[in-house]
Amino acid sequence: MTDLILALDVPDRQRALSVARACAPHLDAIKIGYPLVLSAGLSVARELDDLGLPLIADFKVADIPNTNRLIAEQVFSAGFRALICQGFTGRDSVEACVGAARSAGGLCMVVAEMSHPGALEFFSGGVAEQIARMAAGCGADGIIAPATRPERVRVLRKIIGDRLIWSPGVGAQGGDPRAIAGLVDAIIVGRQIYGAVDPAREAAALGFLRR
Ligand code: OMP
Repeated sequence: MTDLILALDVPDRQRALSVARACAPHLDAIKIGYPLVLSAGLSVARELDDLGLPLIADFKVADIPNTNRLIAEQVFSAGFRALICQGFTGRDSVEACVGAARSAGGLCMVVAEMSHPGALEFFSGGVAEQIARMAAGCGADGIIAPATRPERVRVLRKIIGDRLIWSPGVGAQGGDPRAIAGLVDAIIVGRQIYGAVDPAREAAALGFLRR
């Protein structure tokens, strides 16, 4: 069974809340980040909380350890269940996020390899493998790995074992949910759902993953 995470990158509070409400019965979690938070404020997390779904903060935190810790503490005190941080910043910065997640009883997920084409300029030549190994060594709960490259997800799975893999890149970025679902714990889907004429129907159509 693969969870379905909605990437709610809708920079309009009312529209975001209405998409989230309509899709909620078909989702396992909702991920929000800069597009919605910069337009609606962090308080939108409390409004989404009413849906009873875990909320994931995607700020791809990528700073020095002290700043990472301060950001992560704000995220968890705002009610989020999980935080996504970048791994390329190095072990100490990732450990700061993992530590804040542990203190709050939340999850810390580390980006190992990104899903877009340009990611391969730097997340290549063994870098993603190194990040995945470091994330597991730091006690992170799992990694973000690309649905656009199932063969890479297979490689990274061998490194992180039964820690979580959440995978974006399905639909709008070209990834096939059927090709990736069996390899990961959750797929992250944005535009394919919130950009549809009927977002709830689109989310329901991905329900085959969750059975
Ligand atoms: P769609 O391409 O619209 O489905 O959205 C994908 C979501 O996943 C967006 O919120 C991206 O910011 C996010 N994402 C990626 O697309 N690729 C990555 O490598 C990592 C993420 C992420 O960390 O969530």
